Formats: sequence, structure tokens, C-alpha cells
Amino acid sequence: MTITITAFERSPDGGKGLARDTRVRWALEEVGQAYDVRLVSFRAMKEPAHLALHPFGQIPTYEEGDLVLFETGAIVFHLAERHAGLLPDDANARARAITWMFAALNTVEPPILDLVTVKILEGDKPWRAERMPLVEDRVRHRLAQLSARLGDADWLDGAFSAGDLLMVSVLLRARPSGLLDENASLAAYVARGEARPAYQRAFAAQFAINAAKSTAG
Ligand code: GTB
Repeated sequence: MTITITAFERSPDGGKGLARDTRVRWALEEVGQAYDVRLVSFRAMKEPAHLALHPFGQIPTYEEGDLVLFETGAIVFHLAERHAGLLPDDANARARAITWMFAALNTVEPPILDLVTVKILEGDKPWRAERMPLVEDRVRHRLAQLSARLGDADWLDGAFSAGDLLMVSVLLRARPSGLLDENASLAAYVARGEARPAYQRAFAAQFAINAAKSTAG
């Protein structure tokens, strides 16, 4: 059955892979599923046709026959459940990998998103200068906790899993601030994720769209 996802017609990051369609593309590549992409403009995302797929008017969405999903965690989980490669067979190991999926989205991503909010959306507000160090310290603290748990391991719990896929995706969002590279062990963890052939294919596919748009002006 054909799988179709949506992505930004023109990503604000110009193809750095930070928009959330990249993590869905990565999951699709890891499990060997071909997919189509429908590009949507910011205006189209808020129109009824897209809102019927995504109640919050965002990307990515996922269509497979008459199944429509939104929320990257749910999409990655769906792929991981139905195809081999992203969740272990052992029930307890599987539960732990799912725990890391939630940890990535519920515990690590929020402080990183706060950083982006202060920097971009609140960049001109009078409280920015006072708030930024607090938000940065919260990210540093969370990254330190995560790297303490990772230790010398390659991945969070045994073999690479959907938990790592989401964690690496979330951590990539901290890289532009410099905070990821302050933590050598997590920077190396993210680099291991980026080195995976499936990630490389996902990154190249989203980059090609955005590079084509830049060339077209
Ligand atoms: N919780 C949802 C999920 O995980 O699927 C969040 C989805 C979401 O935030 N989508 C964003 C969106 O559609 C795109 S990824 N935003 C448009 C809107 O809300 O109107 C967030 C994103 C945007 C831009 C960059 N960037 O340029 O670097 C990175 C990430």
C-alpha cells in the first residue's frame, strides 16, 4: 500500500533536516518502506483539506490506505510495530525501547524546544536576556543526565531502536545552539545516528527538495 507523508514545501531551515518529516523519513528508511511526499505550503497547512489530516495544521502527516496519522511519535511507533528493524522482539527490551521513545519526546525535547522558542519567537522580547541562561541550563542539565545514562554505550538500550531514532532526532535540534557539542558523548551519539545509511537517505531526500527550492529562488 502506498505511504504518503507531508513535508514543508519550503522548510524554514533550508534543508538542514530539522523539520519533523526527517524523523519519519528516517524511520521509513530504517524499515525499508518506500514512500511518497506531498509538499505543503504554510497556507495550505491551515486549510480544510490538510486540517482533515492534521487537526493542528502541521506537518508531517502519514497516509497509508485509509489510515491517517499525525504526531511523529505515533507515526514512528506505527512503523516500528508493523515492520522489523526498530523495536526488539523481546517483550521487556521492547518496552524499554518504547520508554526511550517517550523520554525523547516528553522529557528531552521540551527544554530543547524552549530554547528555540526563546531564541526565535521571543528574540525581541525584553525578558529574553534573563530567560535564555535559565533555559540553556535546563537543556545542559537534561543532556548531562542523558549522557550519564548512555555512558560508553553506542545506543540507549542494546541495539539501535526507535528510541534512539527519536532521541537523536530531538538532540539534533539542540545543535545550532552549540549545547549539543558541549557534550562530547552525546555529540558522538548523534553522529552515530547520522552515520546510519537510513538517516543519510532520509536527510538527502529532504535536502534535495529544499536545495531545489533555493535554486528556483
Ligand atoms: N508534536 C508534533 C509532531 O511531533 O509531529 C509537532 C509537529 C510540528 O511541530 N510540526 C511543525 C509545523 O508543522 C514542523 S516541524 N509547524 C508549522 C505550524 O505549526 O504552523 C517543527 C520545525 C519547524 C522548523 C524547523 N526549522 O526550520 O529548523 C524545525 C522544526
